[in-house]
Amino acid sequence: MRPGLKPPVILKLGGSVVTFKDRVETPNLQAIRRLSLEIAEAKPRSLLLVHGGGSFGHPHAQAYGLTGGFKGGSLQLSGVSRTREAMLRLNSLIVENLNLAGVPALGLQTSALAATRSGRISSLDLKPILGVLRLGGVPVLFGDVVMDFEDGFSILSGDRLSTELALRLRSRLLILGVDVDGVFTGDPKTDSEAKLVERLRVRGKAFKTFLAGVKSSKTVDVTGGMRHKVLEVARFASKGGRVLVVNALKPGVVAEALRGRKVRGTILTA
Ligand code: IP8
Repeated sequence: MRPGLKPPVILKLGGSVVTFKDRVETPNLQAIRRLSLEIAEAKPRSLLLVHGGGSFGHPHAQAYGLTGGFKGGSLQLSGVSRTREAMLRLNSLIVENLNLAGVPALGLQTSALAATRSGRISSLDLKPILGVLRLGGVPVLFGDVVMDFEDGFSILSGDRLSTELALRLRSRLLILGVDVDGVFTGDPKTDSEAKLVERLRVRGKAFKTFLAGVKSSKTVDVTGGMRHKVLEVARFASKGGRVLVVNALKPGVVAEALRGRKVRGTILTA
């Protein structure tokens, strides 16, 4: 981070929020528009947005067998292209709606800034991101298929990207907007006994025991659902960051979280 630049709040909007996951390439326009207005109204001083793939990224990535990287042949490569094209369509739609709501959003293509080695981010060009932030703009990145120095390419999830950005930009707060009220002891969509965990400390044995019980979503999600999410963001929380997992499908919740007010959800800390 350059001196004088306020570290941004990172807001990750899940694919299950910005799209309907059970219908290929179907955006949840109502949610995108409402969230754009909420962000405009909350006016955070410095904000960076990341969104997931939902029904734009995951069905293509699955159809072309993109998990595990390049196995040879041009078919997979056209799958990489199709997946990225779909992600760019979703990104444009979100950026357009943010701007219509009055948020100075600028889309940045993740795969042009990041590369991985065995799935882990090994290079990330912060300069274009910092450039946008310095102008008071809101960079909007997304989970993407990126080049991988070991596996040819890899799917970089929005959660992994948000965590890395939060660490490198020295953010204090990472908000994960998902389609449930936070992290639960079971799957709240199928288990009526599942309880919301309001506070999760990511250091120590209790966290590992807890993680073993966290279920992943049943919809198509090549990057792993809630368990993956919690594991990823724990890297940021363990280094002193604050992670808030909230329901972005409930009107007003993201706006309140951005204003720093207490909302229903899960707080992850060290
Ligand atoms: O939805 C993955 O991002 P996520 C994006 O944040 C692709 O896991 C390309 C499948």
